[in-house]
Amino acid sequence: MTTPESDNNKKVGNDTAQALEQGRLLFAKQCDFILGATNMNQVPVSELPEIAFAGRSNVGKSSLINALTGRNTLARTSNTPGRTRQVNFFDLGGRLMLADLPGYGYARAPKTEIAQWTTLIEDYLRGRVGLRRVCLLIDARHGIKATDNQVMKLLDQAAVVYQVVLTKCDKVKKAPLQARQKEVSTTLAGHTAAHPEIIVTSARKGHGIAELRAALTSLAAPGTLAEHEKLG
Ligand SMILES: Nc1nc2c(ncn2[C@@H]2O[C@H](COP(=O)(O)OP(=O)(O)OP(=O)(O)O)[C@@H](O)[C@H]2O)c(=O)[nH]1
Ligand SMILES: [Mg+2]
Repeated sequence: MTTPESDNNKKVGNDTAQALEQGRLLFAKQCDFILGATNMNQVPVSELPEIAFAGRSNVGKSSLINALTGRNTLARTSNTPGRTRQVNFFDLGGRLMLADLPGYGYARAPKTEIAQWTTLIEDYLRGRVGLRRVCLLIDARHGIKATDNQVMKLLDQAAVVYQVVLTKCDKVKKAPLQARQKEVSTTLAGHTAAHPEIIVTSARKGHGIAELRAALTSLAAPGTLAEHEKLG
């Protein structure tokens, strides 16, 4: 598919036909909700490589997980910010764990609850064994905000690699979208744990979803021999 938005993802390093096909196959597999954790004592014991989806409240984390897995209701989404209040874990085909985090920067919840989520997000991002990458979601309309910067600093300190995923690109025209990408790239250059490639997505229209699947599949546990043979 060639659209202005998918053109924006041309530079994704592993954007080869085979990587895209491997991504498609992995994300077509069964995806099971494991549990929701409200503190680090509840997180599942797992040996799978794990990908976390972090970002400001309402940026589109749960919608992106649904778009990636092709299921509309796997992760709960909402117009109301602050919908996801725990870390929700999903096992994808026994090869990858996906973690949907609560959003940060949502000011309208009770202070004690905000403090609880913030502690959970920080403890998880600093201390989760098996966390291979954080997809740091940034709304393409708004860019990087102060709270995003705080999370980026935390991840730099914890040496956890994070990759910026611009969301809701269907809401932004081509020229401002390109300007946004440049601006974000410049910011990322100053961060030690930031992956240099930005993936531009729309969960609503499907842009960039295949490319993100491919990028994440490169981090998954190896598949079975039969799966490899299928790819030839
Ligand atoms: N136009 C557009 N809207 C989107 C897109 N992705 C998500 N949304 C909308 O943004 C709102 C928030 O989406 P969620 O996926 O619940 O966001 P979240 O980051 O999980 O939110 P919290 O769990 O509250 O932190 C919903 O109304 C979605 O329909 C997109 O690609 N394009
Ligand atoms: Mg959510």
